Amino acid sequence: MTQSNYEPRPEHRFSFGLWTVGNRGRDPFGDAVREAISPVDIVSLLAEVGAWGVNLHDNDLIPFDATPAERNRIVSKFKKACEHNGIIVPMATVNLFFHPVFRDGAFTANDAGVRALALQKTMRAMDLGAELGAKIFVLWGGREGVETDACRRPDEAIKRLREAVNYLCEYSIDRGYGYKFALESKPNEPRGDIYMATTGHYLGFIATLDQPDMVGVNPEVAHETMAGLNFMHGVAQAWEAGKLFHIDLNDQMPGRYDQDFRFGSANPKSAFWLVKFLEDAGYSGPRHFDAHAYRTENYEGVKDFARGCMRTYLILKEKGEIWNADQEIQEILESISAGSEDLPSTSDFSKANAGNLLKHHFNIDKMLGKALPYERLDQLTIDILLGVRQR
Ligand code: DIG
Ligand code: MN
Ligand code: MN
Repeated sequence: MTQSNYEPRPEHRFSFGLWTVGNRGRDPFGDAVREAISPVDIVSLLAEVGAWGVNLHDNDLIPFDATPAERNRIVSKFKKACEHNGIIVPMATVNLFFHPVFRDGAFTANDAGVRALALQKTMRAMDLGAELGAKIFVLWGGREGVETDACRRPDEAIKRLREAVNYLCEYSIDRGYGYKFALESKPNEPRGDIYMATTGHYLGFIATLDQPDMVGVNPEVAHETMAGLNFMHGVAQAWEAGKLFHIDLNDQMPGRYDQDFRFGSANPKSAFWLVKFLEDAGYSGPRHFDAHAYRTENYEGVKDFARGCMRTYLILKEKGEIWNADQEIQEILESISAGSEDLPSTSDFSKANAGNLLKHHFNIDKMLGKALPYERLDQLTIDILLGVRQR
């Protein structure tokens, strides 16, 4: 690929949330460092850097206490800005974590009134998303958790969460919105422990829902990494289960708070395996960057951040193509995948197959002698990533 091929194009389906490039750099220990930027200006910024889509929480666009008339005026202006800039809204979500009323959780809160408010707020956010054309609705339960397990039984929390998601699936059906819900996990922060800590927890939860086909996952790099997990493995399991409905791309150093770094900036090798998996698998969903620029940046730096997310993705996509086309790598893959001869079938059980397997004689010495040149295979990968091995 030439240099220009690292330029983002609509077919790459790169999207950013309003809250990402609009992040003002506030953190628990410091105030905002960047001026607020309006949603309309954010859409212009995303168009300038070459993004395809913009996502939003309800309150990224509509203030919590806006009147219906104010809401409609804001939405109309935003829709016009998206149309004018050729930016679509592939995903919507709801903020059930910022307002103090959700301090004890939203769908899992002990107060039934808060749980009902969370449902109402989510329904209205679904209405907003549908009005903007979103077909994916993300739910991130940032406040669904505890500092002390004295406050509720976790299985009670799970029951409340299931009741809420079942209700929202029915609301989408009733309104004909056609939403695919994507559940996003995180192990902790802002709660001491958050329920549904990893993508795997959600994959188990989805199977217990009334409408499991409407519900998938939205894995985030930083969140699974915070849990000390191999992110791509979780993505691959979600994909294999037909549940990879969306993905939050960013980066993260293990053992830290949620850093939401520019994609590929902390661990480019892990990012490579992820991009290679998504591209080899033919994932066609949005490549959403749920990340933000360093607190040290001004808005020119924010644009550098956004361009860097997309550029790194495209560079790693090209590295994946080089890896797949590399003769020596393909020869090694063929050699390590070659199985033993005349093995009895183990893919489908039958009395005959079981009998054959029990009788089969394995050549243990031959199996022990099989070469597994993974050091060479990984070094070839490193050579490609470091640019010393091209096509
Ligand atoms: C945090 O990673 C969460 C929130 O930003 C949002 O609810 C969701 C959308 O991708 N990710
Ligand atoms: Mn995050
Ligand atoms: Mn996220």
